[in-house]
Amino acid sequence: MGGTTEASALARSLAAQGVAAVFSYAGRTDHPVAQPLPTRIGGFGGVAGLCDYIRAEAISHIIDATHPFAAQMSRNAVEASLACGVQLLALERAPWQAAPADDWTHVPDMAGAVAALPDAPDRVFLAIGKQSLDAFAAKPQHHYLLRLVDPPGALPLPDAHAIIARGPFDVAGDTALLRAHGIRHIIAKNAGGSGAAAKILAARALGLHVVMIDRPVLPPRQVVGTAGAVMAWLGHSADRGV
Ligand code: 3Y8
Ligand code: NAP
Repeated sequence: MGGTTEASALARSLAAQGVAAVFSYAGRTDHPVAQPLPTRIGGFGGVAGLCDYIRAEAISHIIDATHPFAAQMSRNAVEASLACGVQLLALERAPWQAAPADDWTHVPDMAGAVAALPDAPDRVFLAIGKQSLDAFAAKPQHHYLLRLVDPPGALPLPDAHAIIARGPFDVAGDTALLRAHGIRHIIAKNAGGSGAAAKILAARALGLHVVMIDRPVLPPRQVVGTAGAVMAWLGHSADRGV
């Protein structure tokens, strides 16, 4: 189950080793990145639907390589692996850590992120995608710079500028973007990994305030941090090309 930079790297290793694998997207975006594996797109239909899929496709191993904020999918995967008796391994990147000079405010959720913004009108970079924008309608006084994967419909924010871009992003580009838009606050999920880290490093370079949303708590499961560890767990070596 993919949708992250690390999942795409794992897909390349699995394809290179000729492992019988299927890549799964939720179908959140209009044109997801093509993968070197057979790909399915869309929800499974809850835990029951996932169990039906596992049985119908004779799935022997589930790799949950979804984003740390894809909590519902990860919870369903744990439940389905127990219910269907298939092995589950999570591929998860470590959370970002603040450097000594960073100006971070840690918050537990989106509501906490809204509360962490000042009341006086300011300029905010919302790098949280499309699904969580509504919460910020509570503070319409700010200018919001949004970065979205697909063009949005009507936005719930009166003073917003949307940039349509798909990561992974780079530090030079994000530094120029934040400077050009006079951004002073960044709202970010603690996604970890490299694909979304550029804005955090750019904020460090520019001395900007970062509101860091901590990850949702997930049920216990076996976790590794690299595609190589997943391949070893599956009994394959990651580096042997075909
Ligand atoms: C559909 C697949 C790869 C995967 C790339 C990573 C990196 C770029 C950075 C910013 C933050 C954000 C968002 C982000 C990043 C990677 C990775 C990552 C953040 C794609 C993808 C899918 C999605 C879904 C999308 C969400 C949104 C979140 C944008 C593909 C490109 C903000 C998360 O429009 C929507 O509804 C978008 C929804 C979930 C968060 C949200 O709540 O809006 N990702 N992102 C996956 C599916 O259908 O199963 O379309 O190609 C994947 C990637 N997005 O192959 O290299 O590994 O994290 N994705 C966040 O971290 O805050 C952007 O702008 O700095
Ligand atoms: P979520 O809230 O945890 O999951 C909601 C439902 O979406 C799941 O119950 C499942 O539907 C379906 N789903 C989620 N991921 C799926 C997958 N990989 N394959 C098939 N169905 C999936 O998920 P989300 O936060 O919206 O994330 C959706 C996708 O975007 C995931 O692939 C994730 O890796 C990627 N992504 C998310 C974020 C983020 O910030 N949340 C960032 C980057 C990438 P059913 O119950 O019907 O099975």
